[in-house]
Amino acid sequence: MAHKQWFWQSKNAGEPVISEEGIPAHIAIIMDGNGRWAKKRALPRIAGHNEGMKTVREITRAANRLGVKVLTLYAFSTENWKRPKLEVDFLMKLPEEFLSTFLPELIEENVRVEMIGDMEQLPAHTRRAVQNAIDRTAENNGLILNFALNYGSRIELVQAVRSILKDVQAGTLSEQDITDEAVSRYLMTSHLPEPDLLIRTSGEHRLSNFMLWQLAYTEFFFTDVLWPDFSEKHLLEAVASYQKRSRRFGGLS
Ligand code: V0D
Repeated sequence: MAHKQWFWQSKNAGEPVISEEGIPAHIAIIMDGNGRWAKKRALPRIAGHNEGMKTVREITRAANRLGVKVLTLYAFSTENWKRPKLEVDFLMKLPEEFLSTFLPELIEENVRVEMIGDMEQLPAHTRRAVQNAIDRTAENNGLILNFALNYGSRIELVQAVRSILKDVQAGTLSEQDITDEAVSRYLMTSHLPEPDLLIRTSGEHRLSNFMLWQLAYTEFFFTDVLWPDFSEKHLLEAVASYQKRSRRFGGLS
């Protein structure tokens, strides 16, 4: 027995220890540091975005292997339209580029593609590519790969308030019905569990208008690793860190 224990420790030396119970059902990631990655190499920012796209594939596969149910990736915020037009145009081609390469693999791996954010404002070519992926994976029941694309948490809450007001005025909702759970049902994430773990790469410690309501009880993991350098090993480190914490949801342990 002692021998077995020694063998196990030696084999896993230096690797994060993950238990099969307590895998976060929903991991959300702010994929930051693509521009910085490129700058360090004297490359244009778009080269960093391209490299970051490869990380999306690797982390999706790793999350699926781990048994994560939902992976939400913050790909483009409502504020990102302020970037130079050439960069925005390039970013809007990434969903097509990503899906033309990886959609067959996502289908093969039983991944369901979803998105949150305002789809209407996206260029038609981007919308078509994303909608095609959503449609073609709609029957899959493995990992939900949820892209936050043209997403902003405040506008999501503003729209929820407007919808709630409409339903109150229509008489289908009363003031007493407006509870914590009811508000959640008016958000774009109404069908998803709340994130258990939020990861932000690249050393920034901000939420940047991401899932303000949904992250109320979420564990945060910040790393200095730039998104293009983020690998399965780093994901496992984040999950191991998450598993060491005791979550109390405001109560006592
Ligand atoms: C750039 C790092 C995949 C973050 C990752 C339009 C910034 C690479 C997608 C994608 C982006 C989105 C929807 C979809 C399939 C793939 C993506 C954007 C940026 C913004 F259905 N990577 N990726 N979308 N980057």
